[in-house]
Amino acid sequence: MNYAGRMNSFIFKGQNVFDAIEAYHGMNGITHLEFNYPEHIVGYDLDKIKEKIGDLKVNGLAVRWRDLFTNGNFTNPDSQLRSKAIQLCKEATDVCKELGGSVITLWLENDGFDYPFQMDYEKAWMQMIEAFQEIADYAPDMKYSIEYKPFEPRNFSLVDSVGTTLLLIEKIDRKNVGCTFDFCHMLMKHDSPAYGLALAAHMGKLFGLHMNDGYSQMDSGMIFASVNLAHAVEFIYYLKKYEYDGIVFFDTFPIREDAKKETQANIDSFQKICDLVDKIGMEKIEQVVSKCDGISAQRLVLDMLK
Ligand SMILES: [Mn+2]
Repeated sequence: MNYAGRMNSFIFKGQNVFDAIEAYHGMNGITHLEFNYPEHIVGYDLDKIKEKIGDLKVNGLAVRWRDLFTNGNFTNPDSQLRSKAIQLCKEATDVCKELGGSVITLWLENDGFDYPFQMDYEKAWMQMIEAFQEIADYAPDMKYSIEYKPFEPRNFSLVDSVGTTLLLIEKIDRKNVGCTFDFCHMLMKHDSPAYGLALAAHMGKLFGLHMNDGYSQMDSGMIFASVNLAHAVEFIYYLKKYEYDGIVFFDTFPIREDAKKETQANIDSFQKICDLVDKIGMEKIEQVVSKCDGISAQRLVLDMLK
């Protein structure tokens, strides 16, 4: 598997982008880097960033709209801000290409609503579709990946589940638009992580992963498989079944933990479960799944722990 970690795990502890890249060089298993745009790029010398990246590869960039766009990104009621939000994605695309990356991840942070009667839903839905079509057509050779989150910072997000994400992707109708699933966001929505994965992968639309774990009430950003071990094992089984060959990005928040050790713990955890699945064998798991039986399913999990 190809692994990447979160820059802000280091930056939020007072280090800069260069320090974070340096830290990732020293980790066992990290193959790729991911940057937020503009925050990790603008204000830095791009050539110096490239030099620091060295023999690591860049998977892609994630657009962050932040303060100016609290009323919406692609659905901002101010048409100038809406255009600016789309423009930011195009700029990110250009930088991403220059860094050798291939995926722009779009978490639609501000596209949502808080009050009943605050939003014309059909208008907003159409604005989302049109914005994605414009961006996808800007660079057909770039992948654009939608990361849903059910709520926060808005009380309701427009793209809030596996279902709305896949419907939106169908409506956008562009080859280069797919999705990134964030494990915690799936748990927050009470979406089954593996079920969502299977549907998206079956459609050829699984472009990225944000692996982490949590208790579902908030975006906990905990170490992968630290809370929901069985969900994690099932998730990896389906990744293997659909031969996922993208990047495994760990979107975790080591606020109290050492960032380097925490990232390594994520990689080790993911790799260990991959090994467990291999050991028990895909065929054996498939046989159990085909029984549609809860007791056999739980026996399988226990057998893996032997
Ligand atoms: Mn995420």
